[in-house]
Amino acid sequence: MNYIKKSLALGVITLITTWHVNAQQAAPAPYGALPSADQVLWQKLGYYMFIHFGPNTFTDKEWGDGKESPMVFNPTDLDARQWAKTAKDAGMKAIIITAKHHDGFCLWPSKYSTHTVRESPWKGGKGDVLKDLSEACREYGLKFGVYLSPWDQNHPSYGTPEYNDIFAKTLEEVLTNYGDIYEMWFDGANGEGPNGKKQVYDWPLFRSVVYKHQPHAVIFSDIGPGARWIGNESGFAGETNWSTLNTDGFGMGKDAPKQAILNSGDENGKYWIPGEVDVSIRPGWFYSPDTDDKVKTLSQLLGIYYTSVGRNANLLLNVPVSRTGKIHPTDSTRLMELRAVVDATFKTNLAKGKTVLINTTRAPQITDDNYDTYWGAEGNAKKAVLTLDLGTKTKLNRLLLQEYIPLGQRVRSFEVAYWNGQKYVALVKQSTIGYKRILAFPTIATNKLRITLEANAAPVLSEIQVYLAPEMLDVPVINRTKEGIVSIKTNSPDPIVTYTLDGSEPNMKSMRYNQPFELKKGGTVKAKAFINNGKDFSDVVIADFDLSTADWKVLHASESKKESQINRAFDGNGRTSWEANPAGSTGIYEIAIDMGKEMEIAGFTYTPANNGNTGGTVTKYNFYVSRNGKDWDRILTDKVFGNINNNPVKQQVMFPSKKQARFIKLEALAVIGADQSGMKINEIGVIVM
Ligand code: FUL
Ligand code: CA
Repeated sequence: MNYIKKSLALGVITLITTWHVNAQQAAPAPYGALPSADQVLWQKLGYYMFIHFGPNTFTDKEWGDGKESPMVFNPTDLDARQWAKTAKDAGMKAIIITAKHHDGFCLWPSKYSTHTVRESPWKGGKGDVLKDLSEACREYGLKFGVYLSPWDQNHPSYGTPEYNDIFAKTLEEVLTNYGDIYEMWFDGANGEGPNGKKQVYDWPLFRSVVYKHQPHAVIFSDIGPGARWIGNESGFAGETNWSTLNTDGFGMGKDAPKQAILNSGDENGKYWIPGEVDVSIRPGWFYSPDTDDKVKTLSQLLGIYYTSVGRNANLLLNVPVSRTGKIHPTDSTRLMELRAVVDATFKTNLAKGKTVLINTTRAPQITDDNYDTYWGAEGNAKKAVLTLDLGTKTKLNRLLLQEYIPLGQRVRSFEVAYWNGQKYVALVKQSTIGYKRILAFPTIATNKLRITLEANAAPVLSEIQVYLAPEMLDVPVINRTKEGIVSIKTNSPDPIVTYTLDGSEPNMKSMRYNQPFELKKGGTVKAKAFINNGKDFSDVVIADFDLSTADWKVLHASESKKESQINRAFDGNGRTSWEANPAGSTGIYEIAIDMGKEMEIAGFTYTPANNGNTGGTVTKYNFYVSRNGKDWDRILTDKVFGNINNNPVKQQVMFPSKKQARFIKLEALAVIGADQSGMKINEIGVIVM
């Protein structure tokens, strides 16, 4: 309640302060739910760093279980200034750190826990990561935010009402000792604690502690109220993305609005709760040496930039600090590459100072390169036609549009067409704009763009900008047949394609790709295309293959209506899946496979369903190997795939030691949505080295 009043009041203040800008016309009235001044500042940050760091960094886990010894936390060379400098150099505006993840370990010496840096060997128990990082952020002019998981698998009082007070005190400690906190990141995950009980969280209490000590902090959670989760951890907001959301009657975690709603917001939603895209630069949230060669490529990161910042959302990019206590060079190099491309793309706004006509009125505020000056349609006209006159024929391939959000989010659809000398040719048709919308399209040459807007109230625009982004060569595409034959294709005319098999970055001197080659054992293929004697090149593309499954046969498996599709569980295609019949919540599932011959295996992989429906995904399992298909050796017991529901990517699990085996068996002990779906396997594989 309080919250709405506050934002309305701020809306009025904003109107007054920008009045002079539009002195010649009546200032447009605000529409719908409005952002608070803090939310507007938050939105302008755009891009910032997430850091996952803690015991999991040292144990190859995504979710610790709280039983890890604090002795494992021992970074050899922790340097928070290196993190801040990296973020700054990357063009980021802030850092949010996992002060406490689900394992309960506190990165500061909390009074309310006995599972903290104080109990670790790092700095002889005298260290405080939050102190180091908050100071480093101040030094580099970055804002500082914290992630604090209420789910705590270590705290003895977790699962009792007393824990809510302890969590509130813990929160207070973090919010009062390290200066300004711009964003408080609340995780909706709620699992069992050390006594096997789940906690009923007192969210109103937790929020009130934040409001009391950090009144300017934006509170992030599934449902805000400051900013909302975008519904996935893979890096994209909806093409339609309203910053407004209806949250009455909804809660956190399981009680949150559907992920598809979080992804696109609610048109005319009651509250202003803009989206934040959280995604990791590596497959997992925590550092592991296993992912050193799986850092996202430049093209992947650039894609994420366009589907987050370019779709009215903020981008919170996770860069997990490594075991040394520093950001790994591969990750920081990639961040600098991204910054270079983003800078080069948005260096010159070709629309700056150019004429925009709305019907017949000029609107210089839209091309002055200043967000805070805007043009608003007069009266109640919900439709407007804007013509941007570039004067001369100009090459461009990016269009950036911004609504003036202090007055609300209004535009519900727009169409862009360009003048080809004779007529207007349709370019794009899209839905929402919001704070910032960036559209990418193949280069055109034109002197005029026409933008037709349809809005829920008279549209109000801050900026129209156009750019010519440097074009990159298409990345090659790597494929492998079930028999293990790798081919690399490219669209670019007559390129030189090179590749590596040892994890290194391909260059002009690497192996030259001329024809398909065999890679039965699997491994990592990295490829790159070059033209003009290496002067122009594509981004690197990475493909990861397990042992070829050509000789595999099912030995036995759980009952399935889709018996004939069982080969989909190992057809070399991570998108096709096999599903066993639902066995109820107490059911155990299995699939046992004959690999055709005995070999030495180092680990296995599991690819879950990844088509938006996680039903049937294995969350807990045992894994067995055998030499004769009868006597099984259980080598992994009661293991969990941490966070697989939110982040349904291929899981790679290494065995404690290599095993001789011809047969493998996965036994699922729990699957997601067990009452409706049976176990689903998109792909199972083994790793041989
Ligand atoms: C999720 C957590 O469960 C993950 O481990 C990670 O911290 C991610 C950012 O949020 O809910
Ligand atoms: Ca402007």
